[in-house]
Amino acid sequence: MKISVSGLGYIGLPTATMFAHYGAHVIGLDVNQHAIDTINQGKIHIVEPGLEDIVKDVVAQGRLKASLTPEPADAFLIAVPTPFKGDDHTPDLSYIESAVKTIAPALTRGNVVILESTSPVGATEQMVEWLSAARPDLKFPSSEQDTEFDIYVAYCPERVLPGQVIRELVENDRTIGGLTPECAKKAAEVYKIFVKGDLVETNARTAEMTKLTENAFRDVNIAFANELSLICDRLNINVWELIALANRHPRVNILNPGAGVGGHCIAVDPWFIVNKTPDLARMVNTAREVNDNKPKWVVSKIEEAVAKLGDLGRKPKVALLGLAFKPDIDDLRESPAIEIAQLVGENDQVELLLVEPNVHELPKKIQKGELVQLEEALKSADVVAILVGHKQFKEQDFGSLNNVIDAVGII
Ligand code: SAJ
Repeated sequence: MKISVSGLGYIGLPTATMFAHYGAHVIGLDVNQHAIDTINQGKIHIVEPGLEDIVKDVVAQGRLKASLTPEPADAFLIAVPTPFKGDDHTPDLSYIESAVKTIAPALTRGNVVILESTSPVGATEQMVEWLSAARPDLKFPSSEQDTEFDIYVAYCPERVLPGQVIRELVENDRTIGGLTPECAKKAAEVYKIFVKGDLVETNARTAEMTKLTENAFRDVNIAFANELSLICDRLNINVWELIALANRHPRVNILNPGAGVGGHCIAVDPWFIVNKTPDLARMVNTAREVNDNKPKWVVSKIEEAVAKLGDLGRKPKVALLGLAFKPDIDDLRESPAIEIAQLVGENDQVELLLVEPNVHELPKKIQKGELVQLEEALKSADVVAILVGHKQFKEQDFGSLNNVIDAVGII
């Protein structure tokens, strides 16, 4: 089978690579020439454990090739970003639109087109409108009952965890949402190439909503934990002990409070539900607000601790431990810890020390603060805030320090 994958990022590149690894011929499309050149040299431009070795192998064997221009194939997958724009969190589908317009000329009868990008409900139907406009000579499914069409169309979301993508791509069950039942069957045949988990068929709208529901579920659960952390702080209860005790109930499983919710998925996808049905998605909306507010609350705790120091005759030193959006990764994008560093940095009366064992330099958006080693920060800081549960911090003994704000409960 020949497979075309549009978008060679955190999802598209591992997916293209696994198809090639399991015997398909894959053409990977991207608009980024640097990414294309890197992949065609058998290297990768993203961080994902285990991926580079397989890319090197499949490129050397001629089974994966990256390109700017499309070629005919049996299946066309689209895995491009779907951010949102503006304050009302309207989904931005322009990357999907442009990927669709790029592949449209290469389509022939019997092909299957699969959207993988996390998308609002209705995006697959919208994709078909763009495809039909670009290829009026081909017939696309017009309803779930339609049986007479040339191109099969499906929505098949991924659910892999960054850092474990190679294993989870193969092992996880997948939702296969066909625009018609026949489309779902056709798409399932494509994933059978490498997926060992169950391929569960449904319609496209349900599949779109499944993806959003999974991340919204986690967001709501984390928001509950974050709300508990505020309540417990006021009532002088250790929230970590509280959650550990509550979780001993056989039907209770509360996630962990933290410095906020970051990353490109959980903090984004629930907005697609809210934006579509604002009058109904009240809990999903509130969860987003609770989690987005948590970094500001952590900053207020840091400011309180600084105020309690009194006059030291010099600027107090605040050390922030961890800048990544979750433990043991180097990804600083959409990180609540970065927001905290920016907010604390706005205060001219404090000196800021930043510790992030997984990076060698600070991102440009951090205007103030010095990147230092953990030991140095702990030696000189007057107030320490632990923002990410990195393994280096878990191994540290914080016992003798007075002013520690532990946002992630590692102490
Ligand atoms: N977090 C907490 N408390 C917790 C768990 C996480 O505060 O108990 C925070 C993390 O620190 C981080 C954020 O949530 O800032 C998100 O981290 P994560 O590890 O929960 O998830 P992601 O964003 O790396 O990946 C998620 C996964 N979705 C689910 O677990 C439901 C992954 O399976 C999806 O494929 C991915 O989103 C995606 O692409 O949508």
